[in-house]
Amino acid sequence: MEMVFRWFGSGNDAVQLDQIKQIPGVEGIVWALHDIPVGDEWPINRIAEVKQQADEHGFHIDVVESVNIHEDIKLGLPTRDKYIANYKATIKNLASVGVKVICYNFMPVFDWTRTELYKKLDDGSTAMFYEKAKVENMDPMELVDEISNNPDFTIPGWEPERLKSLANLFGAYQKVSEEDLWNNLKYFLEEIIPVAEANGIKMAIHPDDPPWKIFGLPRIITSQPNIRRFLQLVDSPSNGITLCSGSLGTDPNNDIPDMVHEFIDRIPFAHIRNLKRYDNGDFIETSHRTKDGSVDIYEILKAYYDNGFTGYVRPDHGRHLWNEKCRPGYGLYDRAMGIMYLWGIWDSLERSVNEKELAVLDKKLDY
Ligand SMILES: [Mn+2]
Repeated sequence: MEMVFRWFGSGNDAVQLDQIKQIPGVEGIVWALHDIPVGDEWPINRIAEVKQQADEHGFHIDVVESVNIHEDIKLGLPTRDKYIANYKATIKNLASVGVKVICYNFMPVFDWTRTELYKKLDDGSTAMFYEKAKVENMDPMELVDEISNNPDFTIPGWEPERLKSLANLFGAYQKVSEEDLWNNLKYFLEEIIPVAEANGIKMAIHPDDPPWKIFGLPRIITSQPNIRRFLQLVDSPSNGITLCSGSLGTDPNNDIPDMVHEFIDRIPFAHIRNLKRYDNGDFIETSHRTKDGSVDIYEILKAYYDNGFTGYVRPDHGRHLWNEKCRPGYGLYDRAMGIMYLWGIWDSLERSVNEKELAVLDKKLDY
């Protein structure tokens, strides 16, 4: 596995590249041009700027997260074609500087959803929290106010300008069923996957977070059968997934190690993190350690290891520790510790397998 770390860009992240540099084993940054309006082509000069910054720190820029999808594409409106044309141009521009993987999602209106960004844990740290009953009984506008008015940074997926026409968007989605959303996704993939293939790019859809319907909006990238269906929409190595243990892990029915085994050839990018599920459907993001949450991080890494995984991995959201001021979920400390936990498991797997092989060889030599 190749370790990478999400960075929101110069002047847009509390974490600096020279800090990331000091985390063991990180080879690249996961980045995006967060200020480009959704649907516009990413200008090549702006892309080159990030590459330059990464180069100066010896990081690669192989993984982009996210190039977001314009709502007109998800809604299947006639205007989608112009946004798809821009998307294709962005794929080509990114390929021209060596990008290999583009993460995106196909969630209507909202990106990831939480009800509290800084919920206090017993140890005094804070983490992002999802209260199921609150979402079920809440006007989505309230949630938008709470999340998009974060004083420090705009939150990706919750940019105020993207959400200002929210009422219209909700109206538009009333006519879109899950099957319509599948069709609109297929239309998009049939257009862009050939361009990705021709440019050496793997597209990697991120599962819906959380993986169930919220506010009456359709959601489809939620489960093993649905991911299987997704991969068959366009059967190409360039049509892959970002397997996020955190998003999928909020649903106890999702067997993530089994998904790793089944989808391994179509996982160019993995998000690995833990969370604690409660019986009432609430969940909170925890440290990466298996014991601290409901997701078996060891078994997930073992599944990747057993399948000879060589793709990109990043620690996903972490807690906010030691009074750090950071983007919700994207502090330096807990993600850095998460990486060391992932490496610890990985190195042990590697060592124990090698030692088993050596023992077998020794036995053979004895004869
Ligand atoms: Mn994720």
